[in-house]
Amino acid sequence: MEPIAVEPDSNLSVARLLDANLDRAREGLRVIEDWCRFGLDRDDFVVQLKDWRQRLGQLHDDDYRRARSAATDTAAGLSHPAQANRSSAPAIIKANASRAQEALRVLEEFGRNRDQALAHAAAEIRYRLYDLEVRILDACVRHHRHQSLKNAKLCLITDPDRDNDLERLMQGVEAALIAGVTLVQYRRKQGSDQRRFLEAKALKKLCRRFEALLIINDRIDLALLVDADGVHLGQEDLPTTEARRLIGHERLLGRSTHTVDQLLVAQQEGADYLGVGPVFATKTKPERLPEGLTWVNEASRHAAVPWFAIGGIDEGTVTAVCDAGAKRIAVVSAIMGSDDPEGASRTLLQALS
Ligand code: TZP
Ligand code: MG
Repeated sequence: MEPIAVEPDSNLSVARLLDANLDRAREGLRVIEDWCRFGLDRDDFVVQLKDWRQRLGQLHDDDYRRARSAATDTAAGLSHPAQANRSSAPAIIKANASRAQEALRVLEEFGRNRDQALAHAAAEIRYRLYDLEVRILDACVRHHRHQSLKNAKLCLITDPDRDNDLERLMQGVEAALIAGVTLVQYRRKQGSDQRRFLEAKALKKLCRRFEALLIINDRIDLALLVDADGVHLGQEDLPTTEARRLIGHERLLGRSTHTVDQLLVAQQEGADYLGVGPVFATKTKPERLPEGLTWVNEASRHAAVPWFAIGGIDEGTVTAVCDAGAKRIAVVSAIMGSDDPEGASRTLLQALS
């Protein structure tokens, strides 16, 4: 089919339209780029986005700028109610990726008959932006998990071995979440996988409601199945490199450590956080001798990633643990064994603040 001849009048309209969409595409890219730079600290994304912006800038012909006339653009300044609801970084990234993708599509369609270099560049950038957007959103999830981990002072570890009733388990965890706990680890040493799956799924739903992180003890398969935020491994569990290959870099990996050497190795291998204990003797782990407050103090001098003192810590001992250098603790009995898990959580959080 013959291309329809472009009227002189519509020449100007097309130039204005190209001008507006070149601006729109670059603005969208710039918003994304700045979050990659200041929020995510990802130079690799920044370099790519900047390159696309500059390519579009070079293709921004002066003829298009001269055709600009915002004063007669009836849609200028119109906003959509959805804009007011965008508060999270991922929501802003998604909205601006769409904005840039739409603008690039317009440049491709209308540039085809007038400016092939522009149409070609727009098509290429649009396709590559679809891929990059997914990678940036993954990085946002990772960033959010690391930020939440850093901010978490108290980790609640479940104890379904002692408490075999799903309803009681959920009530205990919910009470802690209401009190302000933001990190939960699901741990079950006995029982069936069917039961583990059911409990982990229910906990994931509960934690999501409170925007709290859920970590799964021992079981990478379960963590992936329920889309948990990470896994916690002991010294005898899978090595970090292999575990990382399975869970990826977006999810958190924690490692229990009992000596300075173990702590340094775990850190060097890329553990995102550490367990430091058992500080005191505990019925939850009767087979392990306590390492004492000396170990807490040593850990405070060597740890470069977030770490949680663990083992026999309760309302009565938390201050001594903090005095030894801990900023974060993990507990089972002090919350799950309490008649008032909400009150116990509040008291511990208060002591840690
Ligand atoms: N790892 C080291 S001590 C411990 C674990 C899982 C148990 C902590 O439980 P509690 O009841 O808080 O002492
Ligand atoms: Mg283990």
